[in-house]
Amino acid sequence: MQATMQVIQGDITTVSVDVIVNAANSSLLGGGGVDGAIHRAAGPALLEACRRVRQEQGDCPPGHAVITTAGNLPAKAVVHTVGPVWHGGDDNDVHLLEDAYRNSLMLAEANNFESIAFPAISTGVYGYPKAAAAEIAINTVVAFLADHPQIRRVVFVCFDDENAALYRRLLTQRGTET
Ligand code: AR6
Repeated sequence: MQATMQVIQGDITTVSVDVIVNAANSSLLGGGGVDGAIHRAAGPALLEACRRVRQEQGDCPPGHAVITTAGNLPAKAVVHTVGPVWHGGDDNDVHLLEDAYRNSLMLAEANNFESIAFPAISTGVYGYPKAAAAEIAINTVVAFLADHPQIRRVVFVCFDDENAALYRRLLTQRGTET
């Protein structure tokens, strides 16, 4: 059976899935936006886990991802990925955003998880245009799911009305359940 893709409008910290994805920065030490919300909800154990990863691996470059425990969150793990800062939409912006989604999915799969929730990576402080980012997010996830049946459920968590409408429209166009 096909994996399900779903849009939820709201706060990713409340979503019950195996893995939630954080739109982090390269320091992995927290920030504003969804990163701040995730760290607040998870509690200090998450920052401690991020510090340990950073000690071992150093900065997390754009497009890369790391996985930690989830502290007080309902999820079992957090994948921290770093999206690109929008630089006008050159190929590098596109590839780094695709990599952020793909590497997050690969980490979830490598850790034997089946469900994952994404925020709209890079569409806040990092300035990526929402429509372009939503297309990249969905196309990258769809391509991944085709070859990786272990991932059974992907939730796109949209905080704002504009992203929710964009994602709903794109998934409806595909004829995919929303
Ligand atoms: N749940 C789901 N989505 C959220 C939430 C939430 N609780 N809060 C905000 N969003 P941003 P970026 C949406 O700025 O653009 C941080 O400081 C938000 O509406 O959080 O990748 C990091 O430390 C937007 O659509 O992440 C980095 O320095 C989306 O999440 C930098 O921001 C992403 O917005 C990363 O920038």
